[in-house]
Amino acid sequence: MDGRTLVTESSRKVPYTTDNAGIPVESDAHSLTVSPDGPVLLHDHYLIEKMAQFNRERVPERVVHAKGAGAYGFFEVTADVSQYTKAVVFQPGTRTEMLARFSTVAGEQGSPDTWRDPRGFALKFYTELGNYDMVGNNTPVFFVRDAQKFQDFIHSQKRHPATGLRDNDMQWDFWTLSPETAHQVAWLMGDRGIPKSYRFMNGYSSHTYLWVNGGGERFWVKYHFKTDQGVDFLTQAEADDLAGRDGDLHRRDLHGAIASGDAPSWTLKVQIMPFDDAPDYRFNPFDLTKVWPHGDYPLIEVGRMTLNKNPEDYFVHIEQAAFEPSNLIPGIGPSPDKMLLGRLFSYPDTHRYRIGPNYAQLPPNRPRSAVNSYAKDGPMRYAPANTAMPYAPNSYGGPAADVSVSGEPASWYSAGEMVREAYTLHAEDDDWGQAGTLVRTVLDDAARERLVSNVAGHLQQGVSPPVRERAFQYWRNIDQDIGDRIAKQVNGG
Ligand code: HDE
Repeated sequence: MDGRTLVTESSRKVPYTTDNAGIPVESDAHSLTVSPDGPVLLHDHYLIEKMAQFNRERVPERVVHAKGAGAYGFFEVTADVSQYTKAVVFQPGTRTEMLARFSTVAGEQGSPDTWRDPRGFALKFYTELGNYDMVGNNTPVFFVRDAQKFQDFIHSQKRHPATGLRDNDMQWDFWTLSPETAHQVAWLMGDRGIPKSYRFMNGYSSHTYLWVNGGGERFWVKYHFKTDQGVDFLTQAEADDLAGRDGDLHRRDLHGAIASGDAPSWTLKVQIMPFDDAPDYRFNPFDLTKVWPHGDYPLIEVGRMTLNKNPEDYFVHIEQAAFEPSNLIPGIGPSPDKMLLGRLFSYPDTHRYRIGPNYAQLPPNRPRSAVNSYAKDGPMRYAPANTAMPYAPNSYGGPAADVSVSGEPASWYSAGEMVREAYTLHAEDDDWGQAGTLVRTVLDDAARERLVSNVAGHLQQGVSPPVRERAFQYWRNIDQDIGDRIAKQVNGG
């Protein structure tokens, strides 16, 4: 025996158990007592360690997107978009290791994967110049367009403060008082609201981002990750049934597909808007409730992401994964999208709260490139700061900021008085138009029928009459016929 392993009765060699300090333990079955029937002894440190560790196994779940699934993979560039960006991840012929996590939004960790909800589509690219995170959803728009309203919106989607129950009346009360939600709600209540599984949905940046090429030219960009598996969905009835039979259906599906070698993939395409088009474009190009019609800015292929490796430990790699829109590498920057700018603060803040200030050193978050930051100390820190001295500037070997590597800030000119106002309206900006276009031109008759049935069914579950009446008008504002059909179905007409 090598001293590390014990021969068991099944003569199958297994390592011997230790405590957290690596000390071999006598038993995983019996506490230390005085005689077999006597009192348990306080110096049974192993028993105490197991009970104390058990009590400290949970970190706070994500306040949104708590339930999800994730996997590792890689992104390979299949085209040449270097005229638009110098970002290393998108250079021709480049292959970059990555991590993806998909999720629902409002449900807690134990909630069913098949609830109607947008799906998170969070990506982390381990590039040679640090981690680039693209944290999107499976819909190209979002409910609101100002970070000020996000927290309230989420409160309306979660549990009622008095009953502790999900509450359709709260949801429709918020939505019908916030008309900017119409476009996303039309997506949500349609087929995209319950994907067949994470493999059968697209992913979108939703936001507009800024790309900068090697010559310093700037472009606005929207990302579309088109599933190579094809978009597919569950009807409300199928989803309700599956929620009861297998709440982890989508997590199981992703893990099983990868384990069986059926690696899912997505093709990244982008819409590119010349920097100077933005001020006069017919829609506010930074308004998160709006899309850019593809006829205006067609899709351009960039590459393909493939997920081919399941995490070896779900908690270590997926529960502790920390995605942040502020992880922007040279050649990629934010846009004036008020929601995106709010998110740049919120995600690192939530990680520091949820998994500690040194979360970037955890396995899924650790860059594959050099980390030369002046951060030091703090709980659970184990990699020393890679600096000659703990302060900048220092004359003992740096590191020192180098704009020839980072590039100038990827940003835009801004000036004016400080105000608290809505975006300036562009020629065709309104809250109903793009939702109506979606319903009338993107959906076919069968999809419209399912939309009417989904909305009517939702309104019939606990939505108060005054809110229901506002909802009928909300849908009539989107499309008169759809609104009338919903009202008729709810009122039993
Ligand atoms: Fe999030 N969002 N979000 N969100 N979001 C979080 O960060 C937030 C928004 C999205 O798999 C949180 O790590 C604000 C839009 C995904 O780990 C939190 C605003 C989009 C995930 C947070 C938004 C997203 C999150 C909670 C409005 C699509 C899961 C846990 C300004 C474009 C990432 C966490 C993962 C998670 C804040 C709106 C996508 C609270 C303040 C829009 C995919 O920080």
